Amino acid sequence: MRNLVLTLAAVAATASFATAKEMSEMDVNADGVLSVEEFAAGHAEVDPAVFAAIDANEDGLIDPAEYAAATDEGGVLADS
Ligand SMILES: [Ca+2]
Ligand SMILES: [Ca+2]
Repeated sequence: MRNLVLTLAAVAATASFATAKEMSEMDVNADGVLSVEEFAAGHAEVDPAVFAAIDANEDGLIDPAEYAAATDEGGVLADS
């Protein structure tokens, strides 16, 4: 039981320190933008509401400029 607890703690620590992924890693259909589905698959730990915060022009897709803004210092996906 103790080993299980330690394992779960390690997994949680890894998740909380995960850095933002490259867009190309998540862009499954390689169209250069991220759909809600692609974003959710790449950022399972991030609340889906964050997608709307990143999608500045509200076209339902995250383009490279929007993603860059989100991962820059002070952005919603910035590493703390
Ligand atoms: Ca895509
Ligand atoms: Ca957009």
